[in-house]
Amino acid sequence: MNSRRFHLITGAAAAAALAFGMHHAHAQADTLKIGVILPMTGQQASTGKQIDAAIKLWMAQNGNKAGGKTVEVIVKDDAGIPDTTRRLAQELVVNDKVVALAGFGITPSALATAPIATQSKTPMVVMAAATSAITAASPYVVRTSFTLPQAAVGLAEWATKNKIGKVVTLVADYGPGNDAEKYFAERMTLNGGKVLDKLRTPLRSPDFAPVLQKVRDAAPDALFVFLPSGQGAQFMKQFGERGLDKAGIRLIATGDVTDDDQLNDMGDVALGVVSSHHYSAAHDSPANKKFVAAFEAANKFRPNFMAVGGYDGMRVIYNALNASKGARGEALLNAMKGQLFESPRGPVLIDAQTRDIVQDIYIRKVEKKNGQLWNIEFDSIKQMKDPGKSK
Ligand code: VNL
Repeated sequence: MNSRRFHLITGAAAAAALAFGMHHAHAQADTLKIGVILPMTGQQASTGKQIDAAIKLWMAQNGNKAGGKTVEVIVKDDAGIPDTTRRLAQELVVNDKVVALAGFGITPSALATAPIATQSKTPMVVMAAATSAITAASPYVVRTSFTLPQAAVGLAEWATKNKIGKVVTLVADYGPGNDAEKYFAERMTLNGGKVLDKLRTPLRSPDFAPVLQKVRDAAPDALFVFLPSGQGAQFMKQFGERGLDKAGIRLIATGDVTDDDQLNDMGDVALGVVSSHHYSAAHDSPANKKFVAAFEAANKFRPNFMAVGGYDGMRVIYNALNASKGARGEALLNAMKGQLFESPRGPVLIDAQTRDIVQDIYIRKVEKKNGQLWNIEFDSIKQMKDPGKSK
């Protein structure tokens, strides 16, 4: 009697446990997790804020289903510290079993994560970091931002055509700065120009006063600048305070400096600055107007190029999940390659060979319209591949 009852109970418990276990496994298989690592705090926090807002906008517009399953985005803050990025990536892969890693505000964070993507065969979508070599660090890297060689070469061409012969370069002293300096200086020299000096400031807490004094003394036709998103306003203020604009030294820069996130705070010193980049919030297309209006309605701030990298990164992941019917690993990666779509920035292609982005690069000038500052595009180089890949 007792033993029979015991059997009945264990039998029911076992059935319940099995049902629960199956249900649990089923729920997991039906959820596709995307692990996003961003600098939400620290010196690159504006990049995290922009990309996080863009990801939320993508989800609000496109829902949380892709590849026939439910998509869940997990956002982690690495504060722009590469050791933290690596640890978070490891946890997202091992504990959360994410189908893709994404984000990566700065190059050192992307490079720290690349070996984890390779070992775990997890596609890694770089939405911000822009050193050319990142795509070579793992066959699982796909990029939706840009590269500094892409931005720098077009500006050197513009400078030569506009009678800028003598230049000084100023870059942040790490991966993307190396790329910007090298590709800008090489093209200027090739075009018969002269690079008088190559100056650098540290990635963390830069002080622009000493380098700006050197620029003044060198008296070039123009100063070329690359600084990561978030440093432009402080730089521009010091450029004005030291009177370099009034000394007749033109400022030319990659669009990271005339960043839409800060442009309106820069004041009149920014007016007339010519830059080159893949995205301006003023880009004149129906797709961009729709994007900017929806983004501003949701956030009360203007999207910058980081937001577009994040938005398109989500699109690449969703497209790939849909095309592969919710695959993981190499099948998901392969579905990311060769994607062609219209971004708010214009038409783009994810090059199947390099996994890097092919896009139009625009030459722009800061102008005031209706009381606000904008990067107004006036020329472009169509469908530019990363020049850094040809070496
Ligand atoms: C990087 C390149 C970061 C361009 C940026 O802003 C940027 C990078 C944070 O590769 O670290 O504007």
